[in-house]
Amino acid sequence: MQPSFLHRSLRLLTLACLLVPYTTWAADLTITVTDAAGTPLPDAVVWAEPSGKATLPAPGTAAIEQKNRQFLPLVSVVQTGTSVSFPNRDKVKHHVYSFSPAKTFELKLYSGVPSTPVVFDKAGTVVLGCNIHDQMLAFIRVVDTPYFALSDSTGKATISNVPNGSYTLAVWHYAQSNENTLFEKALGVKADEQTAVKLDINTSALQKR
Ligand SMILES: [Cu+2]
Repeated sequence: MQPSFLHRSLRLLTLACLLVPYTTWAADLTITVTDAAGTPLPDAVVWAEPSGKATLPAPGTAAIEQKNRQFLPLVSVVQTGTSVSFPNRDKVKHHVYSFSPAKTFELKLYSGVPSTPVVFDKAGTVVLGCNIHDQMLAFIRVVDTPYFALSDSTGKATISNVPNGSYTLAVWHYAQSNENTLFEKALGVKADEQTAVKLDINTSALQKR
């Protein structure tokens, strides 16, 4: 390599490093979810769906365990196309199923980890149950975006590194009176943003764990 070429390359690299910190390409969206009375709501699913066609990263994998005759976690959010495994950590067998239109399936009475994960290929709400243990209940919200988060015990959810652009921000909670009612709002992402959302929640439908 010619020394002058190396020198020029180093100069360009230095210039690029100087410019990058002054340009924001992505932002963090913080959404605080409460009920109508202002009580923080954990386990709310929030997501930002790109308007129009966007090149999205390929969906990954997720797992929902069965432990002490409960599903863990209670609420999951996955990108459409995600493969989800259902490892059974209990000594008793489970029979996991869903009748939801977004994914109707069953994993007949099994122990350990089923060899084939379930692919969630359609956006929507999937309610999980177990044929043996009626109290077992869990929810999967399947969304057409990799930009999603779940609210914590303070009702706060942060979607990190959302590329600049136009989105629809949506919020869903399993204890909504109508499972299809979503909060939706158009959002132009340019910089970090904070949004507060109040949901019409039936607090008696909140799962105690
Ligand atoms: Cu079970």
